Amino acid sequence: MASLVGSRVERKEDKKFLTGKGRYTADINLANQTYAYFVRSPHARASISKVDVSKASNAPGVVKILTGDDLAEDKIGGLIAGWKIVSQDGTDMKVPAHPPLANNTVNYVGDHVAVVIAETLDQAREAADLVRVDYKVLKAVVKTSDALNSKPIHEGIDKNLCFDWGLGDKSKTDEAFSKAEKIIKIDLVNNRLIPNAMEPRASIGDYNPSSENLTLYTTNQNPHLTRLVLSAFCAIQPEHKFRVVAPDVGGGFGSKIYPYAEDAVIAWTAKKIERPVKWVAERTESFLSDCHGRDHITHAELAVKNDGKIVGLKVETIANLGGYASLFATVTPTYLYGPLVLGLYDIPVAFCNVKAVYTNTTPVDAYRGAGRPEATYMIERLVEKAAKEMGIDRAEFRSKNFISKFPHQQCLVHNIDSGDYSAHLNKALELSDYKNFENRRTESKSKGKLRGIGFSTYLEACGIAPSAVVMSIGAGVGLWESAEIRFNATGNISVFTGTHSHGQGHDTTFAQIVSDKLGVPIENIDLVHGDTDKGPFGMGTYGSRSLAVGGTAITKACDKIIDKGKKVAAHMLEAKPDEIDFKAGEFIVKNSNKKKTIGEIAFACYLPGQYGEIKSPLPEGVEPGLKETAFYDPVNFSFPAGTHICEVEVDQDTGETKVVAYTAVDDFGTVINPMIVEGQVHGGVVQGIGQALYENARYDESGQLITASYMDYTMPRANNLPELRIDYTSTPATSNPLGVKGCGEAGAIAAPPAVMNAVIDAIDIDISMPATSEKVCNALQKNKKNNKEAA
Ligand code: MCN
Repeated sequence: MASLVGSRVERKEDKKFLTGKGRYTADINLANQTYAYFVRSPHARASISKVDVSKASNAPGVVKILTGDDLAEDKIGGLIAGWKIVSQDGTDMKVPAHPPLANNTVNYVGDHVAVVIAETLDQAREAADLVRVDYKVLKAVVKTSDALNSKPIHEGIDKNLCFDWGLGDKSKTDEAFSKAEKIIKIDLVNNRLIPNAMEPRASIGDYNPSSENLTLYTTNQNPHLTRLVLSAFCAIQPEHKFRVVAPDVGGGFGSKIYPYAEDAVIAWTAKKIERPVKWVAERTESFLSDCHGRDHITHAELAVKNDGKIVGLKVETIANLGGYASLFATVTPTYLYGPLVLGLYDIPVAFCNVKAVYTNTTPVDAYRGAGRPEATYMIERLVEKAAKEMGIDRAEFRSKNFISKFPHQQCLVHNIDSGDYSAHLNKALELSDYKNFENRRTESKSKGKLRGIGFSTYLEACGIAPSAVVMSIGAGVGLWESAEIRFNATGNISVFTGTHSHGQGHDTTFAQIVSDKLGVPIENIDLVHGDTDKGPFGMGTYGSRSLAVGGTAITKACDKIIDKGKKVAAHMLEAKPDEIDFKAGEFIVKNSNKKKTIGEIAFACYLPGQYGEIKSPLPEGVEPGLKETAFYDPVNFSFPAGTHICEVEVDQDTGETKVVAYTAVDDFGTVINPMIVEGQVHGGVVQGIGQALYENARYDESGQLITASYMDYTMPRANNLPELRIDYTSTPATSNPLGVKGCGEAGAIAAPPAVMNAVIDAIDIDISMPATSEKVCNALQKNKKNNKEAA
């Protein structure tokens, strides 16, 4: 059987998705089901003196209306921030209470106030209109830049400051700056994004009063963690009587890693009324209440020697958390951001300070890349600016500062196991035809267009680190992963994983790994995930961890199967286990033609009757059955890296910017399925182009989200893109046995600085993301006017 790892195996899961047979939460309908509609705050900040449900309760079809008071009466706990951050002065982060239904204050437009349960969705929606809430509207804090100087929005949280965190050696960094020959400075805004997964969030609660079992179907990337939080912190239901199912999920991009207020409320409500309750978000609800991403303001400085060698880096960031601290909100701008500000450069000293603030906006949490796009945007804009100001070619400036020996201990946190940064830079230079760029610029000029080129050489840290390490720096859970390989008697396999696939193609890539390891045809291998009642506890999918961590757990479980198989085969073939080789699905006695296939071994393990002369195929002490579980705790992050080069053409009259060429050369270590990885790079790059050119969550002064529909929030479309040139280099990771590095976020991390560096190169004016036609046009007009006045 030819090896499947490294092949472009077609996606096993596509048949159901492409034929419309996927089963999403919204597709599930249960007998006697009711419908939920949430009453949400129309104000960004208000206190609530009364929620009057009397009129609404009498509306047709209403089954129940529940408010924050009911929640408090049932002692349902609030949502939590899952990662404790300690400020530079040694104090713990400040976290406000976050009840799933507002107690007496609301903190963003869309905040949950009450839930109406009715026989039909229309009845629930109409009754929700009749719920009278007495709001006292308070002055909202909206802008990230205003938060520290505004009155607290949460009692007792001075300056709206959650934490003031520092990473690195400040005094050594100051010293390096005092000796620097050149200091390059930059001020950046990392625009707020709205995730926009194709499938809006949805939840269905189903309680069985006789068994006292509660099931929650939900659009989630992490069903075990969701059950843990709703059980241990919200106290909705004990874990052993609580099943969380995340069926087919139509994209998440980080926004579905954790339970939301709606999940808690729907699970609790179903239990309370002893009938199934279904909620599916309308698209505007998604805009308002799915956690947003990014939203940083940063000032950064690079200390450089005249020869272009970087000697130090200083970063100061204000990160907006929104109205509350969501589950992964506090780790995103700290441990997922700070260590990565160094990029893939050998920078001897650095200091990064992050102040995280509350504002009356939708909570911000992990969104594709989570912290790493913000870090990469900062360092790649800064490096490009430094190269330009110092008159050094952008590629030369970068390679002069690349880390070149591995393993490499960076001055902040990471110990990078492997990489070859010149290899991907050189390949990208070649593929993008960099050397002839100036000819293309001239050609564009002749058509009245401004052409620019921009680079992004990025480093990512994904897979996430050893549990002991992350828990010592504040994580509320370990970040290991689980797997179970369950052979059936007839030789086919169910693979259970604690990760969750919602677009990434795990059904295929994980089956490729198992097929190669165990020599079983891929069509005889099925992946099971997303149901807490089926597989072992797992940590879910985010941080491009599923292959490096979950795939390794699968590999370990396969190894255990092989070990057991060797014992059984040895017994059946009258040899010793260490005389057995396992290859391509066969257990063979060394130097002989005596062998058993893995299918025969599985059959024998489940039906241990008489086998010829042997009474039982199982040696003494070996249990029947062929099923093995493994838990894998990673020893380190994996460190993908790459070079992305973007070319844009700007229309001087309209400001319209078109990406006319895009090259991505990434190092993901060993690639299991190049076709799936290509898809991941495509998706990520397009999201990155979206952030750079189109997407922007905007609030007005009172805190109304004015981009709460597709009329106002622009997503990238196929006609905005050129054919992407994608290639790889490969330095296998040494931190996992597969040699793999994550690929799921790379594009979204690398693309924004590549695009913005290209735009700025084209127009020669420093502008912020997104470089919309309006913004570019205004900048060009202003420049023209200034130039005229100066003349
Ligand atoms: N892969 C591979 N070889 C490698 C690396 C990965 O063949 N060297 C394969 C994996 O086996 C897997 C896929 O590529 O099938 C992505 O793997 P990985 O990088 O481990 O990422 P995860 O599976 O953990 O997915 C998470 C990642 C993240 S963090 C976001 S956000 C994201 C993303 O994946 N959200 C997505 N890609 C997405 N794609 C879709 N369609 N929808 C989302 O919500």
